[in-house]
Amino acid sequence: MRKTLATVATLGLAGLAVIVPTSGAQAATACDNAYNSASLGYFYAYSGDNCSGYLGSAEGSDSNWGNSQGSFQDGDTNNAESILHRGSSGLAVQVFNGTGDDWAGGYTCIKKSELYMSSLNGFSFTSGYDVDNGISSHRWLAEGSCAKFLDS
Ligand SMILES: [Ca+2]
Ligand SMILES: [Ca+2]
Repeated sequence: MRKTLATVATLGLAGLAVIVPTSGAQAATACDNAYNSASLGYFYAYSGDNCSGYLGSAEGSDSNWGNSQGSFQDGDTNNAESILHRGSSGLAVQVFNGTGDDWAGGYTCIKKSELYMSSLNGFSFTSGYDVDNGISSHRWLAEGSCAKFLDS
């Protein structure tokens, strides 16, 4: 399993323990720790897998991760390999391959209930492009307005 959710680790189901490799268990621990220490109401992104290599965190939206403004800047664009959702509002976080306030183009979403994604490898935006090292903007959005999620 590429995706290792904190809820899975917490439940500690015997059946899951069989199919989750050791590296996956370690990954879950790393992102669990990151989640537990994350500020309530914020979305986080990391340059590497397993919530390693902190890029930034945002309470609001950032329409361009490659500019010099907002929570994500410069080299943050096209660099995230794991993300974490510590939101408190119930909204999902929608991440885009492109930039701009028109919020257009390929995207995918992470629900509050997903907590985090320890590796974006293998996931694609609605456009078909890879999410891994492909996120360039994000915003908070009602789950019902998202047609694609990382877990689907
Ligand atoms: Ca920015
Ligand atoms: Ca990266």
